[in-house]
Amino acid sequence: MTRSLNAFGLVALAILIVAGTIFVLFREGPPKLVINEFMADNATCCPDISSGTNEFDDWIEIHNYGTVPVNIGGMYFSQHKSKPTAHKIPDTQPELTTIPPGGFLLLWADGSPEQGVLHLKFRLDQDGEFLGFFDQHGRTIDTHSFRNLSPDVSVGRRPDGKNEWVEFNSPTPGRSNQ
Ligand SMILES: [Ca+2]
Ligand SMILES: [Ca+2]
Repeated sequence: MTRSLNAFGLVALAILIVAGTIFVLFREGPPKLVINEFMADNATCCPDISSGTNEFDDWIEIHNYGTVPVNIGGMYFSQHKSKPTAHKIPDTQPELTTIPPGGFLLLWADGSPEQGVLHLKFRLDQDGEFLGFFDQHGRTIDTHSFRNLSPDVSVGRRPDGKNEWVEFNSPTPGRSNQ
């Protein structure tokens, strides 16, 4: 009798944990972030001066269109829909990876993670590819597939956060799209 009660208790506990997790995920919803602009062929546009070498690296701009700060540390980028957790953004420096409400964060897709937490392990393909941004649970935040891009031309949303994508000859890395 006691043994079956214990087994019943464990099953009930497991159900409670699963239901609680689903509830928390559902209640939170995905963060209010978008891929707002990016450049896949940075020839002379905008140097990555943070490394001290003025490297002309690919970059991705994330925009927080919500009303609360969001830390993207622990979230993921991927170039493959089937592997959402391919590239994790380090969660070790929230002061660098937190985006204020209405704010922008510039990430360098330079394949040089040793240059800091805002430097991703991969580069973008100027011939076009899939780019996905996923939260800590692997849920889709935003995705965009792009085609061949000219040097120093960025692609982004206009206005910020909206679904209209345009090419920009005057890119605005880390700032509102103009
Ligand atoms: Ca760099
Ligand atoms: Ca911008």
